Amino acid sequence: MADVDAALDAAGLKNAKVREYVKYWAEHTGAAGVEVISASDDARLIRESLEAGEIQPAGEGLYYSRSYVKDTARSEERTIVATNNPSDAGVYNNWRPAAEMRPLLEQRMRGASAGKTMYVIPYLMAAPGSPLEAYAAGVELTDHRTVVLHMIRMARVGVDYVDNLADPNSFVRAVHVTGDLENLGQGTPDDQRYFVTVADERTILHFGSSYGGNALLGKIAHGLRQAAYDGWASGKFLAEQFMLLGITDKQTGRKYHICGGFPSASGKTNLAMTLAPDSLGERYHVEFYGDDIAWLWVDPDDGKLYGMNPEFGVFGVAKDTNETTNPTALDAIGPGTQALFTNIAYNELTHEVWWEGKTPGPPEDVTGWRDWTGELISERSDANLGEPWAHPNSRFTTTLTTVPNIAADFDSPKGVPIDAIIFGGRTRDREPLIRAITDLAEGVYDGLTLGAEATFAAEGVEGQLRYDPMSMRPFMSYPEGPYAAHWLKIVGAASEQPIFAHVNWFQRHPEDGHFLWPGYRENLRPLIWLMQLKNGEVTGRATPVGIIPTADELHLDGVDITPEDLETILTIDNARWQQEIGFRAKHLEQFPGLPEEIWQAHRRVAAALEADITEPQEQAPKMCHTRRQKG
Ligand code: GTP
Ligand code: SPV
Ligand code: MN
Repeated sequence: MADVDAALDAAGLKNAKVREYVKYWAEHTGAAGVEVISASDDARLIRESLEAGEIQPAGEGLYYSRSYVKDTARSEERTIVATNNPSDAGVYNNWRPAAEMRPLLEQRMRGASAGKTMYVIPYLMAAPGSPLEAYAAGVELTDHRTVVLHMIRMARVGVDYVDNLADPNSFVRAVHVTGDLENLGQGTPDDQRYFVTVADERTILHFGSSYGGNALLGKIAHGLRQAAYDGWASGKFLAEQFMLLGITDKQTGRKYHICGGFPSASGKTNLAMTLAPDSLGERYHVEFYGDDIAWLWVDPDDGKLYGMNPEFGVFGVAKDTNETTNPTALDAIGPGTQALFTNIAYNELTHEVWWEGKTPGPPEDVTGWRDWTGELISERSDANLGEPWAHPNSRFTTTLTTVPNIAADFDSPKGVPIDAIIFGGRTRDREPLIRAITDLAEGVYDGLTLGAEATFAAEGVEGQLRYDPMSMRPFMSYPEGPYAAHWLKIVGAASEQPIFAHVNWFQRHPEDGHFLWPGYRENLRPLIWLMQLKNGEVTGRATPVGIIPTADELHLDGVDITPEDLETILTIDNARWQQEIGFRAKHLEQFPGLPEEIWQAHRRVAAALEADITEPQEQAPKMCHTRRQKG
């Protein structure tokens, strides 16, 4: 049995509640020893992990790891929000009684860390001194050293963050036990994994994975699920899967902050890290604040809506990251950054790394190259030759401070004032490049009806989206009706209202499927237009679903797009929209207690579409027809 007291004393960890918690779980999981972690332990832990073969060198100050082959992404089916109150059950939060889940997890975790070290990771999901600090402290316990390396990059880690709490009991208890990955029946009816947030007990119990959000518990389990519940229970804030960026207009000296949600793998990191396109670089400077989580609150002193990124790092999708799409990300994972790659391709002789889209094709000389599963490329069977070298959800982990255009005030305790909230998803038709919404209830309605294409052709109806309210579907912790009401209450309290917008970088040509909009750095243009609209510098064109820019207003010099494609992405397809309104009604009807303001917004948009006779209709029937044939 581990000498827990000695380890805690050696680390100077005094918080009696934390000590009690560590002792309980060290004994329960049967860990062989306990080690308390601070960020300053990183270099030593890296050395130990290299020696143990858990990670490999990937260039100067860069590292590579592989996860178990059946453990490569979040599992939504195995993720549960538990509380003691059945009325906390929503449509998406997969609610179960706390009294049922706690014993189940305790049973799974009993003795499951035998022979392993239990790492104690005190962390803070906020900048120190934040007005939301009371909700930000946590202590993750994990039996996996690579998880510790990730947590040091993704969160502020150190004993001081939990030793001086105003209420010593106010930290989130976040227990991660890896389990025997080779015998957990991942994805089978006998799946043993459980990822549970006991939200009203501020306890996270994750068993059966060492990957990403399943294991780095400060990130989405605390930063989104637990924080969203705390924000609602306290009535004080929102916690959303949002990116956050700043745009400075060097001509006027004004700075704008935009945050917003796109479903997982739909472009938050890429947008947050974007640079101004070359032709706009003289005038605009873009700064990075955060790429995956924002907490939003209103400061009662000045009445402004503030947003802050509670994370300290980026867990970014590797695929298609290159000099053209995301040069700042390449810098952030360059030599000396201490970045850690997971599940990309690795050359064991040269220590190079590669992923799909890093260069137009894979390295020609395959000597030494292994794919993400560890198989030598040179030994691939003919059947496997076309398989990707990197897993589609392979990622890089790096601290915020490695991002070259990190905002100077990224760790401002208060966060930054929010000018706009945007929503977007992968939508192959109907959604224009951008449509601005100036009314709060219509903005919240738009977020609640955010959807993206279903991943599998068999899922859902052709033309119908997989709805992902505010991009929070996998992270919802309380019911959708109260969630909408909480949104109206928090944002509604701001004396200066943000403008809302829906964006879509992913509209495709109905026949050949190419993306109509070049995306990436060009995405800044519609955002600049949005700020100009808010300032009254442009007027756009009113449509039943919001204001859309005219081609002139977008400043399209240097953008690679045909006039036909441009027209399509700046046009509202009324027929498709009316079909969508029907789907939306069914989607919203699932949510009891949805505020009447949201239904009113829905009816206003529906009526405006019906009344609309200004739109040219030639294109619409053709596009609908093509899609139906495909389905
Ligand atoms: P999570 O970390 O899972 O929450 O994802 P995310 O929303 O941060 O998505 P990310 O920025 O990592 O992008 C996911 C994928 O979409 C990457 O492969 C990007 O290259 C691609 N992508 C991002 N922006 C654009 C765009 O403007 N156009 C196109 N065509 N693809 C894009
Ligand atoms: C997502 O899936 O939206 C992520 C990655 O940001 S994870 O942290 O694994 O959830
Ligand atoms: Mn995410």
